[in-house]
Amino acid sequence: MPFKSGFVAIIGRPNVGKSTLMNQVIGQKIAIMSDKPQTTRNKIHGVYTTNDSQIVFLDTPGIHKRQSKLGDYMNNTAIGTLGEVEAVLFLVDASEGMGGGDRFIAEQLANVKTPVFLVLNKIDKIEPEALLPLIESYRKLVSFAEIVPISAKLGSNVNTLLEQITKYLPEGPQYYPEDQVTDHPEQFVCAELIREKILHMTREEVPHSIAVTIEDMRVQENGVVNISAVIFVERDSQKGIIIGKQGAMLKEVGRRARTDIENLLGSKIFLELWVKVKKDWRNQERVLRDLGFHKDS
Ligand SMILES: Nc1nc2c(ncn2[C@@H]2O[C@H](COP(=O)(O)OP(=O)(O)OP(=O)(O)O)[C@@H](O)[C@H]2O)c(=O)[nH]1
Ligand SMILES: [Mg+2]
Repeated sequence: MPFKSGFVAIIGRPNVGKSTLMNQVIGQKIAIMSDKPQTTRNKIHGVYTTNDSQIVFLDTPGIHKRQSKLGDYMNNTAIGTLGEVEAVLFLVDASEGMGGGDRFIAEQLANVKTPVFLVLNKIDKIEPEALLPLIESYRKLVSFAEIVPISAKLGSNVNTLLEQITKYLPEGPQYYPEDQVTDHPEQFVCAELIREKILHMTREEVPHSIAVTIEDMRVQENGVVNISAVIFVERDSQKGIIIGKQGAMLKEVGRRARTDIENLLGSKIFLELWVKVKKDWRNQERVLRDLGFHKDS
């Protein structure tokens, strides 16, 4: 049997479980997840390889109403992937009805030539009877190549989804070595893991105002990896929140991030965290570029 391969985009509104699905498929955490919408900001590839096929998943930022330059960047990143792939997985949260955001995306997909899958996620939260009317409402808007209910969190029916995707892959090369699970450098994933801990530990006023960059990452002679990271916020008050009383918050962020990063790198790390204020960074194109948001990445 010839080797089959191709790229598959996962799109949907914020918080439907796109990153959870990708991590579940590749069995490793490369994309960060949280219960806050707009967690993913950049496109990130997750590579799933078997003996006779390779699927490269593109996790994308949730598509949402524009609020800032960063928001525009995130929407363009998600919608821009549609023409580059063999199939599109339109992920929806089956535990919620079709909302305005879902309808907006469905309308964008109506004229897309690429096969579109309707993937109904979070079925662990619903009664099976609830699925049919939901599927009907989506089918009125888009003609789907396949319809697959799953639970990304529990992994239910994810194998069926993978089998269905494989049917749509053309003959093709193995793009990535079988032991490579993402296209992003370790530095990017480390910065994302730090950002995830902050998302989990802070309330609404902080999450969208932060960016994390790795300033330095080097292996010492004793094998310990020294990492120095900067957390950018927009206002002094947010700096105070992230540092916490006597540095308690920052210390806990560091402790939690260290565990995940040590798992990722497979070695002990020493993590140094700094917090800096960069006013209104989300609306400044140049600052966005400095922080690693590129139109073409
Ligand atoms: N019960 C249940 N929860 C899920 C499932 N999949 C994802 N979640 C939860 O939904 C929340 C959002 O998951 P993410 O994977 O971060 O969602 P996303 O679509 O990547 O979100 P953005 O990056 O913000 O667009 C997290 O709290 C997940 O644990 C599922 O199958 N069942
Ligand atoms: Mg995500």
